[in-house]
Amino acid sequence: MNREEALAIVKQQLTESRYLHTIGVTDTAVYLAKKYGADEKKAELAGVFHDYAKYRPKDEMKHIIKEQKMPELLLEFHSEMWHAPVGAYLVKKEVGIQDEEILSAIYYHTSGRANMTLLEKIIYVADYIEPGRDFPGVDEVRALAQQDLDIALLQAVKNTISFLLSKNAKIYPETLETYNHLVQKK
Ligand code: DGI
Ligand code: FE
Ligand code: FE
Repeated sequence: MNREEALAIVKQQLTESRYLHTIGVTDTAVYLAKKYGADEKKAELAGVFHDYAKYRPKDEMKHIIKEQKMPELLLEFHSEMWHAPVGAYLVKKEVGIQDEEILSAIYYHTSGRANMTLLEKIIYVADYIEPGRDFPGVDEVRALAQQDLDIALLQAVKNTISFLLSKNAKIYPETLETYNHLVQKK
């Protein structure tokens, strides 16, 4: 599947602004793949489809999490956490993408996890720094992404956790594991 075919499929699932975000993530992911030696085609498809399930009804996502035996713990956390694993499932089922590296980059793009693959890191960071993003600290992560992908990822995770703390939001264990794993490596 080429870029244009993939974008035409995802466009139907998204709002206009989310579609523009998706193009930004895709271009950034391809750039980071070139820079850090990942598969550019996989980075492109993972970028295009990372938010595929973003606008699925909560009931449908909840049903898929239960039916597909995904961690039920997800249901105790904010529904923003659901579109990533549900997206990986739907991209396989509805779009026909079988590549496990692409699917896991979609699955973990919101929480991260310990021991992330290169493609998972690229999608997480690309999602955070794409040109349309404008939140405190994003320029610092953009600069770090030019130097060291792990340090950029750690800073993005730290910013996300700080943001969640400031809102008194619950933090999903895999989000904390992403932080713990990276901070130990440094
Ligand atoms: O889908 P996007 O908006 O492009 O970005 P995303 O998938 O990275 O994140 C969606 C939201 O999920 C974002 O507002 C932060 C939030 N989030 C990330 N980790 C956690 C979390 N929310 C909770 N409650 N707990 C987490 O661990
Ligand atoms: Fe997302
Ligand atoms: Fe996104």
